[in-house]
Amino acid sequence: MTTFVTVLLLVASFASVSFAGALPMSSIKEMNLTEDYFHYFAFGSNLLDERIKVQIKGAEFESTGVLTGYRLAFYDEGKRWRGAVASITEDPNSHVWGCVWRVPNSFAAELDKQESGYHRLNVTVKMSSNGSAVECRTYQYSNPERQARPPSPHYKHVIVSGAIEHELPNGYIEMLQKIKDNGYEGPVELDLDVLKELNNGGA
Ligand SMILES: *[C@@H]1O[C@H](CO)[C@@H](O)[C@H](O)[C@H]1NC(C)=O
Ligand SMILES: *[C@@H]1O[C@H](CO)[C@@H](O)[C@H](O)[C@H]1NC(C)=O
Ligand SMILES: *[C@H]1O[C@H](CO)[C@@H](O)[C@H](O)[C@H]1NC(C)=O
Repeated sequence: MTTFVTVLLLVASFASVSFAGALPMSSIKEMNLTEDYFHYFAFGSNLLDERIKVQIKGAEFESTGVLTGYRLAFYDEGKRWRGAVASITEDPNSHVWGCVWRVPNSFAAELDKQESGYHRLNVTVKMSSNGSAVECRTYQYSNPERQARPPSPHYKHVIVSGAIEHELPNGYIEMLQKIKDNGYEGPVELDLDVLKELNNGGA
């Protein structure tokens, strides 16, 4: 009798283990090969893998790309970075390099939240991977009274690190490195690995 119960328990626990083991497999399969996504063109801190994945964990890098007819600009003063925030401004003689990320629609609201103060913009980006033009969502800073200002060293460092990580063209990286920062020396609220030195430097 005791043996019979033990065997039953063993069978039951084996069955439940394998059942539990099978569950993640099947949801991984269903997961979300069918899920809709959009292409997101990042030109600021979201150039950096470590930074975009703080909030947009589902983002997958697709390619670098170039947006013509705009230039990179920095405006006003944001709390998160303790300096000006990056935007793109219409300029027929310029272009902006960036990363095209594939973002599941389930992260769209989170990205809007991260980009608060910005509005969505549809742009056509020429992908470096194969030269084709891809429709992307990007974000442009909204304040109509915006004033050009320098970014913090921290924000600039994240942008430059992302540009290097994804191998944007050397000339563009050099342009980013030459941007004048605002000299801020304290910490910023995002504690990224690439910021360890700068954040501790202020402590
Ligand atoms: C961007 O394109 C999408 C899909 O084509 C469209 O639904 C959306 O309204 C457009 N957004 C803007 C801000 O133009
Ligand atoms: C070019 O590459 C992009 C990104 O990798 C991809 O989405 C697109 O389908 C490709 N286009 C062609 C024509 O291969
Ligand atoms: C996958 O995405 C689809 C469409 O967005 C959604 O309906 C479905 O619930 C998602 N499945 C999982 C396992 O998250």
